[in-house]
Amino acid sequence: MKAPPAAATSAAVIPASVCTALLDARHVVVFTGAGVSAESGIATFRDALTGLWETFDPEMLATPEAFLRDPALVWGWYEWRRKMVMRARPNPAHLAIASLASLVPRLTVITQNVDDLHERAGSTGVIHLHGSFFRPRCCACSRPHGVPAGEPDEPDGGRRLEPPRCGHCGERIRPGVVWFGESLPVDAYRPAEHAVRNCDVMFSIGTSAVVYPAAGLPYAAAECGAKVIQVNPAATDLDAVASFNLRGPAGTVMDLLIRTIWPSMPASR
Ligand code: BJW
Ligand code: ZN
Repeated sequence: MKAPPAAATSAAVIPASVCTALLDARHVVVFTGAGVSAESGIATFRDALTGLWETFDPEMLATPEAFLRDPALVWGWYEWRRKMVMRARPNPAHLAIASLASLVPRLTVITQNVDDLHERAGSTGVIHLHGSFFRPRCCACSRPHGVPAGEPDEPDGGRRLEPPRCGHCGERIRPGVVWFGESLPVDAYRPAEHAVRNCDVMFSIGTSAVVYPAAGLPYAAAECGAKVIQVNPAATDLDAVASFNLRGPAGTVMDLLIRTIWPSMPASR
């Protein structure tokens, strides 16, 4: 018989069963979404009022058709967002996740985010399911292209900015992210799925879990017997399958979790 959904815990205290699950785990997967970077000042997509999709139309900016229609509009918008990330700093959630690597036998970090805040916090081998702001490539021959030098100086919301051209074939360079309707990179999705199907504990942190196939990963982990620990201030569809729902901002919850289980760890603030 299927266990009833776990009650949500307001994460002022980390439940003892969460601590036990982590201390017993041999392989922990951390799966993150835009909410993990929210406390660094990076906008999420779907939060009411502050989410990017409240102001910007994904059909006009985050599809291959949008880039074909108006490459300068799309390139300028992504350069503005890259600037915001370059000005941001990793927050206590990124730092707590990075510190987990030395506390559990094996850790795999899988992110839907296209920022580099996990890496800047010290995480290594991060799997980027939806690509990266920092890996632009040719839209025709797919050869990688360096990011324009220096910090972009784009106004809020971006502006039309002609993308650079490929040094090999002369076609336009596109942002190195995964847009709606595009497949996820196999060299990211395959190892992610493998890790998820072979872990004992999977965190799902700061994601609305609505964009597939990434959103299916915590369900796959639960199906394979892993304990899923969700960290989010809001409810999501994943509440029903998560073993633990820790309600609160990722920075507060993850920092508290590390200090509760491993009290000798220095605070990450
Ligand atoms: C906090 C917090 C704090 C706030 N602490 N938490 C109909 C049904 C099912 C599927 C589809 C469908 N129609 C189309 C599809 C497929 C589509 C899809 O899933 N769409 C759904 C939206 C319906 N998927 C795709 O197209 C994918 N590809 C694909 O399926 O390929 C196969 C295929 C090929 C050909 C044809 C058709 C299919 C590709 C998806 C690519 C997603 N790309 C984006 C943009 C990336 C580049 C960019 O940054 O611009 O990826 S969209 C955007 O959503 C971004 C994110 O990675 C992704 C997920 O968002 P995320 O991270 O969950 O953010 P939010 O904002 O949704 O949630 C934030 C959460 O944080 C909230 O829960 C808050 O509460 C929480 N939070 N503060 C902790 N302090
Ligand atoms: Zn090219």
